[in-house]
Amino acid sequence: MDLYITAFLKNMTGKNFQQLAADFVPEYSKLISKSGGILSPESLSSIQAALQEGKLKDVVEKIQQSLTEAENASLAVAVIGESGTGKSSFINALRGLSHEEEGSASVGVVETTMKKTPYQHPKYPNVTFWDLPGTGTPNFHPDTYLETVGFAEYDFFIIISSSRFSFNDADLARKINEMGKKFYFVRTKIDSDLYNEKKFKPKSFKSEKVLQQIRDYCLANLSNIGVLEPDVFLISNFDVGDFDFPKLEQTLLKDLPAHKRHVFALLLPDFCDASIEMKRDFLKEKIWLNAMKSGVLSFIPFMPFINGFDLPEQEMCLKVYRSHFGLDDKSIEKIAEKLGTSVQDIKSYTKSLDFWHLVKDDSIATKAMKCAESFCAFKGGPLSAVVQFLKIYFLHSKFLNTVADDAKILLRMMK
Ligand SMILES: Nc1nc2c(ncn2[C@@H]2O[C@H](COP(=O)(O)OP(=O)(O)OP(=O)(O)O)[C@@H](O)[C@H]2O)c(=O)[nH]1
Ligand SMILES: [Mg+2]
Repeated sequence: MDLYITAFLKNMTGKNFQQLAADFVPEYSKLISKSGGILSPESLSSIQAALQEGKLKDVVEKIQQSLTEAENASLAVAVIGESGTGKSSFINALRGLSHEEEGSASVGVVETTMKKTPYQHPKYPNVTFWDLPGTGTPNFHPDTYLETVGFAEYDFFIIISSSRFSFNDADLARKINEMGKKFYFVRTKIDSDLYNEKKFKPKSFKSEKVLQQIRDYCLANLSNIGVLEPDVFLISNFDVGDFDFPKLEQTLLKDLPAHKRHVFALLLPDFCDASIEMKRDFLKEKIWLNAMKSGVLSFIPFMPFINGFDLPEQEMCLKVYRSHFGLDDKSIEKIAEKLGTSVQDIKSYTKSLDFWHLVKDDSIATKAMKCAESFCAFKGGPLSAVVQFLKIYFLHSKFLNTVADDAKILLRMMK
């Protein structure tokens, strides 16, 4: 990546726009997560075209527009299913809340979801999960269900079952499809199916075999009731790191429009190294796009350089990363409590809680200077602006990597 930045700066200095345009898409593709990135194919082509024509203001504007869209994106997820299937538990699992935590959806052994209820994500208020009553519930007749719940409001639907999917579920899926929306079938309580099988057939029990049986049964059931090319995700709401939960998250991410991916990736709970890495990829992409934007900006004559190296701003950036990875002050206190240790003790295992230590790191300024000097042999020109944005680029990358590494350390300690 640093090599690309150096090449980028050299090409900017030499006004080598053909090369800049040619490098942009392959470099971007290398950088983004497996589930896709923030830029839509249209944004990618328009940035590439602007680079090719040397229209630097357009490049800056288009990158900024994509970043703003990703930042402000809202998401409404509808969760439907019959009573007791685990809708509220699923919503809590995705919001990273335990059943007893403040703001969690009520979960119970008796019927609880009687009306459409919104649950905002505690950290990402633009994301709302809608807990919807099952299609068979009084006041929600199958024929008028989607109109009653206001189908147009939702980005996608999750249809939940804990046994077999009903005809009502399939009918609903067909209607959702006709309305141009996406749906996903989720089968919950896999943990208790495995537990029961093991208890009653201890000799012949094989978890893969039981999972395959459940999967085949759900798929056969769905195709019998008329769902074409059904796909089903087997999950346990009690263990979001296991079974098909990670695959479900990746599929949802991949299917979302580019600008909505960012916020969804950030809200996913950090239950394993892979989910931490995915989050790191999304945030790395943002650092990169901001660096590209500032880099291009510093080559436009008479343009004010917007991002100065402002310490409170840098401190805020570290705080935001810590919050994305569940390492904000409040979460650290909870982690310390869970581990039966003190916050001070947690600080000794981690590096991201000490802003001053990270920001004092001389190697960042040296790296920025070296990178800028490697292409900017002449005096004057955009050198100071370039050093400035490189410093921010290296510092934010360092913040991100330190926070993500700490998240992994704490995850391991809590397992
Ligand atoms: N073992 C197991 N139990 C689960 C799972 N998901 C939910 N449950 C339990 O199933 C019961 C019903 O869960 P809820 O989340 O309240 O289900 P719901 O679909 O919201 O139910 P209603 O609001 O009544 O429609 C609760 O006792 C949950 O603890 C799961 O994945 N595994
Ligand atoms: Mg409920």
